[in-house]
Amino acid sequence: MAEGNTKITDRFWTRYRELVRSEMIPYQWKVLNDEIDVRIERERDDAHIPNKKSHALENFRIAAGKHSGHHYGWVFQDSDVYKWLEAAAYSLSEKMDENLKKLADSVVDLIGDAQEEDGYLSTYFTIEEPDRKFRRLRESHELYCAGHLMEAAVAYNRATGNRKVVEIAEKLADCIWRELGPEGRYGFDGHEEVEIGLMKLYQLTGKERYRELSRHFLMIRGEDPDFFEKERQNDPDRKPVIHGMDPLPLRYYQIHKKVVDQDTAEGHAVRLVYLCTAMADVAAACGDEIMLAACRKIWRNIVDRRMYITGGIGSTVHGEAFTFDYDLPNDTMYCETCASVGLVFFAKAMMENEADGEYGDVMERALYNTVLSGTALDGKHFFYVNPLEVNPVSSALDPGKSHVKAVRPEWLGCACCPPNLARLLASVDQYVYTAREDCCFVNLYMSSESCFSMKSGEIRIRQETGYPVSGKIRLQLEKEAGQKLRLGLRIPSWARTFALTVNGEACRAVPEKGFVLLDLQEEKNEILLDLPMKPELWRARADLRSDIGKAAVGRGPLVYCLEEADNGKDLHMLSIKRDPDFAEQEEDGELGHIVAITAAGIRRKTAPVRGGLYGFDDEMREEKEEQRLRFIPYYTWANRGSNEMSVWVRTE
Ligand code: FUB
Ligand code: ZN
Repeated sequence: MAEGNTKITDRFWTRYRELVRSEMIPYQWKVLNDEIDVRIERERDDAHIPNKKSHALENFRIAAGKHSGHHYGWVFQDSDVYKWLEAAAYSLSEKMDENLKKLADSVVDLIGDAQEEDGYLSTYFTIEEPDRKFRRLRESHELYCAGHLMEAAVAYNRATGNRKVVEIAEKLADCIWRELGPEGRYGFDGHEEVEIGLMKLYQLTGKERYRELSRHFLMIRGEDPDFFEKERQNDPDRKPVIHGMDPLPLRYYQIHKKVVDQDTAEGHAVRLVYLCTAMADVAAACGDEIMLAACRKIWRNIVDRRMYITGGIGSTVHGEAFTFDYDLPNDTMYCETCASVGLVFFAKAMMENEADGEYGDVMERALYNTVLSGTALDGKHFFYVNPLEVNPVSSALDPGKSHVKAVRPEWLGCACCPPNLARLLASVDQYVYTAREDCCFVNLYMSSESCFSMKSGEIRIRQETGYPVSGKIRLQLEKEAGQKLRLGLRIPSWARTFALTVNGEACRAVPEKGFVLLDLQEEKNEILLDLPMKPELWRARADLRSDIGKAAVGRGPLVYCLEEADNGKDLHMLSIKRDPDFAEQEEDGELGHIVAITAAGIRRKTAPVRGGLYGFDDEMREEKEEQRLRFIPYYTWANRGSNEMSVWVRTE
C-alpha cells in the first residue's frame, strides 16, 4: 500500500467528524469514567446484562491497585476504553487538542499501570480470576481486548508519537506469543479481533512475529472443533466466565470448519466480519491465495444472500447472528452497528487485495446507512440494533422484540457499538482511496485533499463534491511529469448512468469491475464525474420473503424510510404507487442537511362489515385515501422521539 494521507473538507462528513470531536469523545469519556448519570439500557431483556454505571475506567484503577473493589460490567469492557482511545487518536491526528491529548496520555499511563509484570492485561482476570488466565478462551475475550489495545496503540502512536502505548501493546503481544504462540499452548479466542490488532502492530513495528501470530490464530481456528469444549472440561472451575454461552453452536464462533474451508457467513456477525478482515489482511500481507479465496466466497455469500439493503448484517438476536440464505426479516433482525462497522473493515481489506468496485459499493452502503444510523444526530445516543421496521408498541410488549429499540439509548449495558462507531467516523479519511503501486482507486466520494507516495512518485488529489446531496464530483489530480498513474473511479452500482469528462473531453469509458480506469498523462488533470443522484424505487428478489410486494426508496447511496412523525401512525396501511411522482426537498432543519423525498401513496384501512377481526372478501369495508408519503434518509430516523418506522413499503 502506498503511504499517504487524506484531509476531509466535506460538508457532510465534517459535521460528523466535528460531532465525534466535540460530543461523542467527551460524552463517551464521561460515561466510561462514571462522571455522568445516564440511563443504561440492557440491549435486550436479559437479567444477566449489566445495567449500572459503566465502571470501565474504574476497572483499570482497581486492576492497577489504585482503588479497591470488584470488576463490574462485561469481561470485555476494557475494549470500550481501547476503542475510545483509538477514536481519540484519529481525532487528534486530524486536529490536535492538548486537553484531549493529556487525557488520552493519562489513559495510556493507567493501562500501563494495570498491565502485569509479564505483559498480561485484562482487568477482569487480574481482579477477579487470576488463576484462570487464558483458560477459558471461548468466552474470556482476553485476546479480543488485546486486539483492540493493539489497534488503539498503533493509532495513538501515529497520532502523537507516544511510545509507551506501543511498549504496552508489544509487551502484551509478546506475552500472548509465549502463552499461545506456535510454540505455546494450543488456543485462540472465541471472538476474533486480536488477528486484526496483530497485523496493525506488525505494520507499525515491522516485527514479523506479530504477523506470524495473527496467521497462526487463523490457521488453527476450526482445526479442532472440540477445542473449546475440551477447554471447558479441563477448567477445574466449571463456572462459565460469561453466562449462557455453553449452548452456542460451533458456527457461532466460526469454528465449525477451518477458516480457509468456510464459504458461507456463519454465526455471530461481528465475529465473522472481524475474522474476514483479518483473513483479508493476512492474505494481502502474505500473498496467501487460499485465504483470499475463502474471503471471496464468504463475501459473495454475504452480499448475494445475507445483507440488508441498509448494509446491515445479522438476521437474528439469537447469537446476534447470521441465519440462512435470503432470511432477512425486517422487524426482528439484529443488524448490530458493530457488524456494519466490521463489514466496512472487511470491504477495505478486500480492496487492498484486489480492485473491485463492489467493495466500495458495500462500504458505502454500510457506512451511509447502518453505521450512521448507529448514532443520533446529537452524537450522544446510540443504537446497538438497527431495524428496518419498528412499531414501538411491539418493542415494548413483544418479548421477542425487546432488542428492537424505537429510540437510541443514552448508553447500553454492552457498549461495544458507540466507541466502534466513533473510531470509524474519526478515521473515515482512510477509506476514501486505496493507493497501490501506480494505481489509485477512489472508493468514496467526499470533498478532501490527499497526497500519496506512489511507486512512481508523489500525487496530490483534491475532491470537491456536495455528495450525497449532489452527485457532481470534481477531482483535480497533480502528478510529476512523465509519472505513470492510473486512476480508478468507482461507478456506484446504484448509478444507472454517469457522465465523465477528463481534462475537458467527454470520456465514454466502460467500467471494469466497477471502476472506470484512466491512465493519466498530464501533470495536472481535472476530472468531472456526474452521478445521477435522484430518487429510485428498489425491489428485492422474490426469495426475500419479508420484502415481497414491497419497495424501498433510495437516492444515491442513501436508503430512505417512512416515519410516523411525517406520515401518521399505522405505516403498514400505506402503499406507494408504482409511478410515485417523486419530488425532492433539500432542507437544513431538525434532521440536518438532507434531501427529503415525497411520493404518491395510498392509505387503506379495511375492516369486516360485520365487525371482528376477519370477514369475507366481499364483506370488507375499505377506507382509501390518497396520501403524499414523505421519506427521510434512514440514518436520520428516530431523532424525533419514539415512533413507527419502515424502510420497505407495499407497492400498489
Ligand atoms: O463480544 C464482544 C462484543 O459484544 C461483540 O462484538 C458484540 O456483538 C457484543 O456481543
Ligand atoms: Zn456493537
